[in-house]
Amino acid sequence: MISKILFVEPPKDYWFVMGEYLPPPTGLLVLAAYIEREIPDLEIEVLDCQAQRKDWNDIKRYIESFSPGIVAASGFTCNAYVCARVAEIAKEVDKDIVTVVGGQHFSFTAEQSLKDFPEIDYIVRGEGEVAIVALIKSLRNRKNIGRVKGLSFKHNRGIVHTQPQPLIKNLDTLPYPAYHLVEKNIKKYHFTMMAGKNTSYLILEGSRGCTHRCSFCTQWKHWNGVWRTKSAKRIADEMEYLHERFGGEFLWLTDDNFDYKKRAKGLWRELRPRKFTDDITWFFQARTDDIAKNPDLVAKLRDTGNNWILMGVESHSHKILKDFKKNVEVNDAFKAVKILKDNDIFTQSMLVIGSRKDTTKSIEQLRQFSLDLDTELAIYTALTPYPGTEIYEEALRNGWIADTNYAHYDMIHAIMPTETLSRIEVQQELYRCYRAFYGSVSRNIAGLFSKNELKRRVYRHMAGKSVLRNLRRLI
Ligand code: B12
Ligand code: SF4
Repeated sequence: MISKILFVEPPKDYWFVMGEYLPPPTGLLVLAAYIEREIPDLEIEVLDCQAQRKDWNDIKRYIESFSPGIVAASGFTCNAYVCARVAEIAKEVDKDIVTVVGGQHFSFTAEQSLKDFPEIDYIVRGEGEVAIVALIKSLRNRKNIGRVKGLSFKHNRGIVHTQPQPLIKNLDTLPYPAYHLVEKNIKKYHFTMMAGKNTSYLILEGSRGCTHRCSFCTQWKHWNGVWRTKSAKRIADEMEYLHERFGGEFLWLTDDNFDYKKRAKGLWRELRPRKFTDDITWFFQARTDDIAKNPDLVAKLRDTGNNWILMGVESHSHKILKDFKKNVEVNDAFKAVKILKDNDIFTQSMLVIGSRKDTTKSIEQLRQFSLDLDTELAIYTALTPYPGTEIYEEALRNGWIADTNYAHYDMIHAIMPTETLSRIEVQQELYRCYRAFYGSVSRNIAGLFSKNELKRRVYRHMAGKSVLRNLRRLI
């Protein structure tokens, strides 16, 4: 009978445009916590190769000595190959080890991934908790695995996709992520640029999914277009737990779309009496229209330690925003930046180049727009056709995908040409965007000598990180 499961966070490249960081493997810890509760006699270990500086040989040795019945991994599209490599190593050690992967990329590419990677036994599609527990129980009881919902696997030379797994109704019923399983690494998790090298960085989920329908995004599709949030009390309790039990100081809320109206007041009410502000800062991602419509709520959350917000600004062009189905006005971005700056919240914008109609001129306009917008940090990305998105389907149909190496699907490699620009030209334009922003002497001086300590740190850190040199190498 299977008595042990090993979760592996494989060695992977970090996203150099955000400087140097080491994130905890939250997705795996969320799953591990659920399994721990539901199958208490199963021994669980998490091997975090990033934190423990383990290479591929070390993974092999670890699997040999721990001898798990199941090896599991998770990855974004750009990490798909390294996840498959984990499964491959597990099979090299013992072909009877059951290998399981999940997450957004594998959910959308289940059929193809099972064909491409024979070393993967099972793909868990969509929400992972209930499905992996059911899978483990079925494997243990040798019962009909075809009845487990949310699974894809090979069977009789074909591939079976079982019924989708229904979503958990109330996220408050989930246990806290199993950070105790990586306790020896806890002090190592950090995000230098955002919080400093010695500040403990932990991640928690506030909600899953999104009510919007952006054409370049996998997030809403992965969670069936449904948005579920934890209660304000639960989020605050979890923050307190991460702080008191594990010393978390910089907390990243995974929410992609915050929704101030529905949640900010409740969260403020919960967080304020706990007086975290001196000990904790926290971050999330928000839409520009959400910020623009809720200045009073933005101020309230600032009061509880929310000192950095990443905004999906995407474009200067109404037409492109419409094509992206982003459903925001260009002017929302200006309003949002003003509100955040008035509240001393660090402003980060995400911008996208390389959509089909983009030209040298339109990208130049985007560059100028981003400089006018004047967020403290701007991250430019190349439109990436992530499997599962509407953009991917369209690009595939029309033969626009010029690079099929998933390792490059990190938004920094240009994957597609536009109508007038080759893929390489899009890559060059991306470099020019960063050069315009980071290469500006006046911006750098203002940043390095800013009165705002956070801004000084970001600019100091980025100055030493050779982002421009790394980007140039991609051309
Ligand atoms: C925090 C975060 C980061 C952190 C680091 C996270 C980490 N630990 O590595 C940082 C900032 C470093 C980061 C970087 C990047 N990220 Co990021 N990130 C996120 C974010 C906000 C939260 C991830 C998370 O912890 N979620 C909570 C967990 C519980 O959810 P989950 O992983 O989906 O897991 C559930 C299921 O999917 C499933 N499951 C997942 N894995 C497995 C495995 C098994 C075995 C099983 C059974 C089930 C299962 O079960 C889980 C519980 O139900 C997500 C968006 C989001 N809200 O999820 C984006 C997201 C994952 N990132 C994304 C991207 C594109 C990137 C970057 C490429 C660029 C960028 N713009 O940020 C880089 C890549 C870095 C790299 N080289 O690895 C995309 C991925 C799209 C895709 N299809 O690949 C996402 C979805 C954002 C988006 N809206 O598009 N990211
Ligand atoms: S980009 Fe943001 S707002 Fe749009 S669907 Fe994705 S998570 Fe929602």
